[in-house]
Amino acid sequence: MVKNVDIVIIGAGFSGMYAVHRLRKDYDVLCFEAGDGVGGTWYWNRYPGARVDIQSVEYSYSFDEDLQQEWRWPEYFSAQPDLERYANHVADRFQLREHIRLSTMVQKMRFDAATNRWHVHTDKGEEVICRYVIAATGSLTVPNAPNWPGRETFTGDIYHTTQWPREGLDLSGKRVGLIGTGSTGIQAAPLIAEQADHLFVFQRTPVFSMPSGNRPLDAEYENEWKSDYAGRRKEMLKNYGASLVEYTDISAHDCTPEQQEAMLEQAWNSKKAMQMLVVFRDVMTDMAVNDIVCEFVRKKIRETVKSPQTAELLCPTTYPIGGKRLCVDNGYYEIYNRDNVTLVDVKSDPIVAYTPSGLRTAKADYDLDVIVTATGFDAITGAMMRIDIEGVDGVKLADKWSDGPTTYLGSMIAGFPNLFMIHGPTTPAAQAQMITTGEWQVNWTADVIDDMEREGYARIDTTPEAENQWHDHVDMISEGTVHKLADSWYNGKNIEGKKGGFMIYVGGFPQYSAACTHAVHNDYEGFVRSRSDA
Ligand code: NA7
Repeated sequence: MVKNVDIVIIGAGFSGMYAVHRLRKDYDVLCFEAGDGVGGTWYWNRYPGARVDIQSVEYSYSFDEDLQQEWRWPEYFSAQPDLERYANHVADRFQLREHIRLSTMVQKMRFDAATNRWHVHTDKGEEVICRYVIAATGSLTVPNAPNWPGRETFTGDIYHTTQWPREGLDLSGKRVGLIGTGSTGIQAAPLIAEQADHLFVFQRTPVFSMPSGNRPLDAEYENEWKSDYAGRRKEMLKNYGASLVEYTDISAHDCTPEQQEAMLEQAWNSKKAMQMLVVFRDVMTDMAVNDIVCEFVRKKIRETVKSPQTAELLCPTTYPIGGKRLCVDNGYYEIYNRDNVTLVDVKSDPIVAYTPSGLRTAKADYDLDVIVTATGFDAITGAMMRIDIEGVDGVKLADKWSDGPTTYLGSMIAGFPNLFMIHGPTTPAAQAQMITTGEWQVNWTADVIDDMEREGYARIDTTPEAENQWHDHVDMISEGTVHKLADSWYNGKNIEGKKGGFMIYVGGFPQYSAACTHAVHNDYEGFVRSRSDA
């Protein structure tokens, strides 16, 4: 059966849900969601310890004053169950569910240039014809699973952290192998260590992590925050990461070693996740300053972990702090003082195979009952690339992006008209607070669609020239920053053979949003709008 709507939204995570809310007043919208519940990232990632690393009074919707005043977060950094509860509350409160089709994946989309319509096909066999598609498919959606041989021979259970069983897992009495020490692995490890008989942490690259200082949300703090919520939200959008960390104008070069130490200690104890990266104004741009911060964190690791050998293995030395996403933990380094936790260095002794009883590295066998892969995601492009998308002249997105994603403003792809992405490649994505910036991008997209309708246009596209200029700009601003100096999901180097270059906009959210606004105000610079396919 073929259905006609104005707009198809892909994904009912926080951005997709807001897109439904914002657009359904004026348009017939239909949202497809692969999961059987709303919340996106916070629906899927239900592994033990899953928690946001931005304070929840910020990491939440701003679009409705009553919602932000009335909602109460139990903790400063919310745990997954509270974030999922919030997503469900919003879906109910704003009657979004009638527009959301759960447990339905978009498999294929084809643009019909004669009619300026997208034909969207789902895994339920239905076809929907629409004028616009908004892909709110998430940056961290498609799990990266290691492909060592022998997986099917392992007699225990294997779980990727993003596919954790809804009913939970009882790991008591089990020998657990946890592979990966990114934000996810270091959140899960302390909780698994408490339950398991023994936890083996397989680490390839150590991370920099700072203590979250998570705590129950203090009522006085909450009330104070809520007394000027709208003002604070405005202020957030003016900051690099759309978050109210405390920026300084001070260079580390202008401080004595004692002053540096005092400022670093204050940042470490600030209970503000990203404070270490802005403790001096030049942490992210001056390698000598960056190394001062790295050495401070390494000192903290050495002070915490009793075994000097283990402490050294946990100290990152091969990339600058901030090059990869800074991790925030709740007692991660401390677990290595437990008798039931072993750190295995798989950089020097790589994992080579699953065996019937566990994992084999080049030099040893590890007997395990459960293997947890916290091995990250085919990030940023993965969720778009798994949909068979065909644009003008039969061009497939997979071919167009075979050497890496090309976009204009991270929002549109030349040759794929009327298709918008939220948090697409070359947006700030996880460099900025994603609920707030997702709302902003949805509003920008909705305004573009409103303009199209009001001005009588049928098609909006961008051009390869606009894409090239945008990518030159994105590359230019990433030069000289620490991000270029680490292999991570920001540049696709976490996935073997993935091409793409640098996929995140690191100029800060204010500069990114200004570029989007400027393009629209400058007579849709970089876009081509037409009234028909002629
Ligand atoms: P990340 O940050 O991509 O971390 C994945 C981890 O898994 C990282 O330690 C990887 O080591 C490790 N990994 C991946 N493949 C392998 C193989 N084959 N062998 C050993 N170790 C491996 O993903 P997360 O889920 O932790 O975090 C993603 C984002 O979520 C995070 O940035 C926050 O924004 C929230 P590597 O570093 O590649 O050597």
